[in-house]
Amino acid sequence: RPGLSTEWWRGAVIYQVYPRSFADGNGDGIGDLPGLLAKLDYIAGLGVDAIWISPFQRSPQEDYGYDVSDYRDVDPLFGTLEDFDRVLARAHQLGLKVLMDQVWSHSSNQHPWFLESRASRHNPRADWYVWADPAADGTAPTNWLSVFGGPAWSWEPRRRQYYLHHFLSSQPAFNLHNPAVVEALLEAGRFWLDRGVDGFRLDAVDWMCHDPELRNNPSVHQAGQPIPAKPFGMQLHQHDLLHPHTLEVIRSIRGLQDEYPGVTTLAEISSQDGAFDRLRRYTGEGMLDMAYTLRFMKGNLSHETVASTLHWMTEHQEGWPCWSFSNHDVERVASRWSPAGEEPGQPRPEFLRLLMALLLSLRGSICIYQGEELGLPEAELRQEDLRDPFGIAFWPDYKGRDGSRTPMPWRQHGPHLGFSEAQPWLPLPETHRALAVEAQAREPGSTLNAWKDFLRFRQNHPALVHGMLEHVGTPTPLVCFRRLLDGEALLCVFNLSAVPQELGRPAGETLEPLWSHAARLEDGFGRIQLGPCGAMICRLSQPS
Ligand code: TEU
Ligand code: CA
Repeated sequence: RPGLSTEWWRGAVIYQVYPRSFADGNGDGIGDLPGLLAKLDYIAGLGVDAIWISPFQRSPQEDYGYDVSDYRDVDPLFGTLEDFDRVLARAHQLGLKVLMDQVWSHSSNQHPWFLESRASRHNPRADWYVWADPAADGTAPTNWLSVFGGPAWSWEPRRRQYYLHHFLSSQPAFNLHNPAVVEALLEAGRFWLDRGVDGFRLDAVDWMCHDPELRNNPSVHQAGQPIPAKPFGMQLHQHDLLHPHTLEVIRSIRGLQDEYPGVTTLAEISSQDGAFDRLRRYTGEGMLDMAYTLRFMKGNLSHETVASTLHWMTEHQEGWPCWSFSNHDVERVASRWSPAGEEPGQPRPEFLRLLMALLLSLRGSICIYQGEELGLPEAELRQEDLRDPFGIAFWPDYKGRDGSRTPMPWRQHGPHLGFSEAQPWLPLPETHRALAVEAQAREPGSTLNAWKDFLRFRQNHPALVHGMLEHVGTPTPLVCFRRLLDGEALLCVFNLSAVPQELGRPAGETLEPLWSHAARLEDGFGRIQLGPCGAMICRLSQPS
């Protein structure tokens, strides 16, 4: 609730910055902290509450920062610790909280801890990563698969053992069953909390603890079916997901958080089955503040997904989820989703407005990804432009994550749309030119201005930020729910299709439209008329 300043994160809107692609300050074609510093006013001007910055710690950049080789330093590519302090101070001046990404499930294979650990079976850090002897025939200890394809084990000749990695082989998994490792990571956390950061987004929490018994994962692959391009989903991770020790590690992270009142934590949950279950177990009393799932980040928009999620929210008001439609790992929502019954294609402004209002009306905190406020479509890249090892490995069946990681278009003209003076690390697609920040800022009806307006509107209606959510079942393609706080009741209605729809007014209640888009109230007839992708938020009151 407002007033509880340590709980600022409840209902907060968090803007994700992918620093490599946000703004380049030194003209080397790669975004950096000085670039971000210069654009903080833009972010604050949107009306969001916080930023989450993807990793900028020292890293060989094999997975673009999600492979950390020094947890207490800034990678020279992004600047210096002083640059970070300047970002933090300016953000705070502007009233923005700052969340950092912390990658604690694994490190880079260049981290000194790993270099030491791999050197022999007997050294002070021998047990800091997950090592296992080969099977009798010399092959990997278990059948576990890595998220990025292939076995989750790689051979280390120095130890004549395999080490575990859930992602790239250059991202060895920590042995978090070892309390010394947990303590070392918490110490790294303290380093940043002492500098004044407001919280952490915790990467890959599902993969923190492995099964120490090294049991094989059961296969869920149907015999006779072709092997999928990304074979990771063929196994059920039943021995490591929700491992009791992962919950222990989470309690330790909570302990760290409690040393710094006002600091928050946000866990990332994988798309493996049971995500809602994990969301509930990771958050709440004695656990992390928030967690988000990939619920809305895979596949097209479906009435079923939205309705069943709203139903879930109605049943689980005790936890505090976080929702998002886009991030640096998935195809941009503007290209991935389409109005009900249509194929995804050129994003239409009315559809983008519907998505914005739907996302910002859900109960929980909200993460938006840089460029989402511009309605950017996914970039179409040529094979030779790819930088993401995940995409390079699976092309063309899966094109990887670069399409959502291209640099921000700041200006319509000038070199590289204002992102950099130099050739950027990924090309800026021509489709983003007309959507540049500068162009949209000038235009009152732009997607960017719609976001600013809605964020302001949301802030003026605490029921949208903090209220309970009650799903109101409606036939497809309509979605409807109420947000309730103290005396205020809001009815939120969305037409997920491009075909006009209507909805009867709830019996015995009067409606006062507060915000609408392609929708109007025909009060004489007691109906809400919704045009293509129409949406409306009304105050509900019982006539006295
Ligand atoms: O992502 C974790 C990740 O890849 C999973 O969410 C994955 O999609 C899921 O487990 C499939 O079921 C984080 C980062 O966001 C990503 O950029 C990194 O590459 C990854 O961790 C490794 O650090
Ligand atoms: Ca740079």
